[in-house]
Amino acid sequence: MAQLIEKISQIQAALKSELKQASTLENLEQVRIAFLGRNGSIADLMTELKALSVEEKRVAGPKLNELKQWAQQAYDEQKYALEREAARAEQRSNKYFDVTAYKHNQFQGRLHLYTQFIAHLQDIFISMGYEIVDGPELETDYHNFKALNIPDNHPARDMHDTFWVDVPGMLLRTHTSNVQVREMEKRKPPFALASCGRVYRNEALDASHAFLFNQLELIFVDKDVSLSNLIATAKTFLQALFEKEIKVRVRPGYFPFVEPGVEIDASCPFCKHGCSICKKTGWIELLGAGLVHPNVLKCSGIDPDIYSGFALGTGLERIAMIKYGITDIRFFHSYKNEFLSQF
Ligand code: FA5
Repeated sequence: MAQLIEKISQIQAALKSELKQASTLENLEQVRIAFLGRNGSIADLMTELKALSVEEKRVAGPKLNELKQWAQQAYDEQKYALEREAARAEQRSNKYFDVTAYKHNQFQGRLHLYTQFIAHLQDIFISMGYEIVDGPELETDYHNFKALNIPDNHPARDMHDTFWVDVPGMLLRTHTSNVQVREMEKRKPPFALASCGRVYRNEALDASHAFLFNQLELIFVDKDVSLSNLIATAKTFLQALFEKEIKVRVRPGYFPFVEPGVEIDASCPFCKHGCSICKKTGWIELLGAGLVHPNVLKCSGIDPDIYSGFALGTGLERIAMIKYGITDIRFFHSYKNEFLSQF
């Protein structure tokens, strides 16, 4: 036992001197391992204590505990002193550190222009009483063409450079008008529906053409729907989109699934007497539309003698380009941060 007590005071003296000499946190860690570690000298004393008699333990045990407590406290104090010194040294080395210095803007994530613009369009149509619907991008020939009055060999198929897939009769939809068919098949009029989504055409890429772009489609079917309903709807939509009074101009247009078919132009929202956006004409071509062809209603199980409707479609990027002054459709997919961060 006397031997153990002797060792306790030797270890205390040794630890005191080692702690004093430990001038870095790395040195201090070595000291901790040697004295306070699982296999350190204090742990060795604990093993020795176990070998003593109960009487001897009663004397040596409290002394060993005192040593342990003292060692832990002495180590903690030295660690705190060294850490404080390290922090001061760090501060001294940053002598040019300026707490008032300008902090660069942190890069902030945001919703993509597509997401924002589609949500904006959907808000407009919801406020006009439309329900938002969606349709498949991988589509059948029937829903993309045939049910829209575009049978095999119809010349209008040439206007849609179609991406056919390996499965016979399946394609990537060339327009969102497939949604008209799919919704008419499962609904009974009246209904007013709006849909935004991706479409695909095998076209060469340039500033105004993409092979993957988005369209917006409206379909409204009820009794006695007329062209005047269509024109009023187009005007209300365009005024909400451009946030100003807009005049519309209606010209004949051809789409096999509407009769009559029209193209709707908007008075240029950016000028009074002609600018580069409207190519000095004062008008911008925006929408394809018309009254739903009786064949299309019939094909989807709606009686054209009772019901009529209008459909309207447009390129989503094209209207976004006009609204925001975007000069090249390729920016939409460029992932260029300078472009995207403007929105
Ligand atoms: C159609 O796709 C018709 N489904 C629109 C429609 C719906 C008419 C309902 C009548 C009733 P069109 O092929 O013109 O029509 O395309 C519509 C719009 O898509 C165009 O006006 C244009 O804004 C946009 N668009 C067409 N091709 C491209 C392309 N390659 N890249 C970007 N936008 C395009």
